[in-house]
Amino acid sequence: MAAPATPSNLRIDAGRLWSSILETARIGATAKGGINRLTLTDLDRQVRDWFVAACRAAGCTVTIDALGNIFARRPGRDNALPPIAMGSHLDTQPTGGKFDGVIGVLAGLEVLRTLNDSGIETQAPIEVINWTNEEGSRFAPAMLASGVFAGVFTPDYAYTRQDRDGVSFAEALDGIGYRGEAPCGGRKLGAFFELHIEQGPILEAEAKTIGVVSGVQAMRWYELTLTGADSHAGTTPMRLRRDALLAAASVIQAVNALALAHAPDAVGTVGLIEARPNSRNVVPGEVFLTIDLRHPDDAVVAAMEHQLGIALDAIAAEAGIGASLDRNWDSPAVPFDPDCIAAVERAAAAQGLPARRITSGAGHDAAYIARVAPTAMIFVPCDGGVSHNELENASAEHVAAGANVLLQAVLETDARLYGS
Ligand code: HGY
Ligand code: MN
Ligand code: MN
Repeated sequence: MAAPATPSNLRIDAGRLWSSILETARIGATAKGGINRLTLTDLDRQVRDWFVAACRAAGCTVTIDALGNIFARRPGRDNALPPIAMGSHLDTQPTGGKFDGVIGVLAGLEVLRTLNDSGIETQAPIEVINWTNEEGSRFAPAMLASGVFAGVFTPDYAYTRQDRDGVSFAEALDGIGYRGEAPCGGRKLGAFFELHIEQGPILEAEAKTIGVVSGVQAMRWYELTLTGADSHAGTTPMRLRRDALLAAASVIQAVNALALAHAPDAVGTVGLIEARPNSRNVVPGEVFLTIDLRHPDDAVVAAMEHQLGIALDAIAAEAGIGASLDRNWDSPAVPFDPDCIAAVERAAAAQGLPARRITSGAGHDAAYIARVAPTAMIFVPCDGGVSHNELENASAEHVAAGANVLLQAVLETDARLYGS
């Protein structure tokens, strides 16, 4: 006769969690085994509908706020207490994987299902959250709706963000019917925990199962428009050209050099580029491109930004073109809550899981929620550290281990904050 499940030896149902991951991965599945489920598309609506139905089937009340954030709530003994929350995001990159964001939401659902199965009553309500537009791929910046919840952005700022086709966030949100009545933010969370794949190579290289995330690095995004002159590819002498795409090539090299100059921790990326008129026999007169700079230290990112400006001025002068740079996102480095970090660390140790402290190179909703609630994250490895790639892969064993650490960190925090 197995010992009755008490909170410390309670474990999630690994098979049920893995089935949920594979079931939802069919929504937006790509031929290469990934997911293309951009935020506020009909595919996002379908996975949202799946999540809402599953949470209701688990006995939760579901609230949707004015930014489309979904809050599934399992009642506790005292429902006036600020909830202990878990969550992440169900939107993906265009060539996303099955695990980025998804495991944080579905492991939260699995924790609720496990608490139901074991009949455990927590002191505070427990919530699982799906944050809208974490990726920032369709609507920049990233972590937009968790940012509104944390008071970083206004709802109107979010509503007016446009995708590259000129569709606004508000139009897309209304288009899938997920603009809720509840205000976004302005309510307390007792704590927030986010389970996520590391999306980098460290845990796998060190054979660690759990990353105890101490914080998130600084990140800045920019939009750059280079303006030269359209001209005929056959008749315009090289010396008379004002080729915006040639200048863009220099910008891409400069961003790379900037990151290498601040090695080993800096990263710099040009991820999106549009040449206009994008015709094979026209010298491009205009280029739009994006720049992503990151480093664990705010001061270094600021220095990189300054050096970027100097490089752009030199490139524009040399090429005889205009350059207009707009910083459209500035997310400072974020330290997580020591007590929540310790809860994650204790949960990993109690389950005998090899773990290490780690800083997140990727942005996460937890980075903004840390401004309004005690917050920490749990990482698990992914194969080769590969993410934002259809080949992204994690093992059922590691995902289950992360979900068990999430379960125990939530139970311990409920007991620590509210007694139970
Ligand atoms: O950009 C990021 O780090 C996250 O994936 N949104
Ligand atoms: Mn993510
Ligand atoms: Mn991502």
